[in-house]
Amino acid sequence: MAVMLLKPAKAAADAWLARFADAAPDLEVRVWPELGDEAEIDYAFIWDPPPGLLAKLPRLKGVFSLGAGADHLFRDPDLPRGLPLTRVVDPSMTARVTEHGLTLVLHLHRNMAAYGAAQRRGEWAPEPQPRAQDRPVGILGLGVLGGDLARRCADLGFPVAGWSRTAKHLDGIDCFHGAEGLVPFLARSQILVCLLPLTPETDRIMDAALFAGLPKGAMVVNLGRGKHLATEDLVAALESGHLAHAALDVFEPEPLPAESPLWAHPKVTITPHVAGVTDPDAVVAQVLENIRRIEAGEPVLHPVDRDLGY
Ligand code: NDP
Ligand code: OXD
Repeated sequence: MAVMLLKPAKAAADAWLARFADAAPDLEVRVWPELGDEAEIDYAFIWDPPPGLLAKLPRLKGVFSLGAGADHLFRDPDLPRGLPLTRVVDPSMTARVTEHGLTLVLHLHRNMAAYGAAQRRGEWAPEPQPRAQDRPVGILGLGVLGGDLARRCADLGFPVAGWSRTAKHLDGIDCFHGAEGLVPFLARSQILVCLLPLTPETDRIMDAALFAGLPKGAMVVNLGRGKHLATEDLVAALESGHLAHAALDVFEPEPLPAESPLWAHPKVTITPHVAGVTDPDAVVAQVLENIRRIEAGEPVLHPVDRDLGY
């Protein structure tokens, strides 16, 4: 049995190969593009496959995303139909994304960008200190990651609301859903965090119309995907003063090109797509379990719904 490993961006291929060798010494793992006979590949564990590659693997039985998001799989118009698709769901990834989300929410809440600028000017310049309880946080996406960040923000005293596709109930969180829920959700969100999956419905969801629905002086955090954001609308909303600051972890394209206006914008904080990493130890075990399940004809863990796109 052979697994194709493709573009393990956040850990070197060697680290993944060592984990697979420890956990499943009999499994052959071939690192793309050195695939040998493509007809021998049974499973693909991948990030951002070149379009058409998977369609050329006649024995393929399952496709496993190397990350929590699966949008990169759907960029391939020839993604084979009828195969199980899975994504990463892992408590250590959730913990890291939540840490990064909390870091950025607190960065905005405590106006850390102003202290950075004052320090560079050599100026002692205390900022006002609004209370967490007076700063409503809104999370777009109340799934594995958004749900966890929502709870942790609530633990810090922020009034927290979340927005999802279907109705939800989370203790201590104001839950909104669907198109009709978006307007009241935005109207009460002073810090808006995006943890949506990228789908045709959420592509460029953070645009001028959405920003107009936020209170004046609101701030945004994007941890989802770069394509959730209409960058030109963000820059306009920052420059008009309607939005006060944006903290962005994800971009389109990545790496963010040197000429992007975001790099030098005084109201933008940038991190280089580092909110969550895929942990080889936890995730190799998930891949092996999913191979076992597919071979046994059982439902996979953490499936991706091809019709919903997440
Ligand atoms: P989940 O699938 O668990 O949650 C997705 C949430 O988004 C659900 O609440 C879902 O609603 C909601 N949603 C989806 N489509 C819509 C829509 N059209 N309208 C309203 N709500 C919608 O995903 P995760 O929480 O695990 O991950 C979210 C995303 O985070 C990933 O897809 C990835 O892009 C990004 N990510 C970024 C990382 C980084 O390093 N920056 C690291 C890991 C992930 P419902 O509950 O009703 O289904
Ligand atoms: C992911 C990511 O989807 O790192 O896992 O963005």
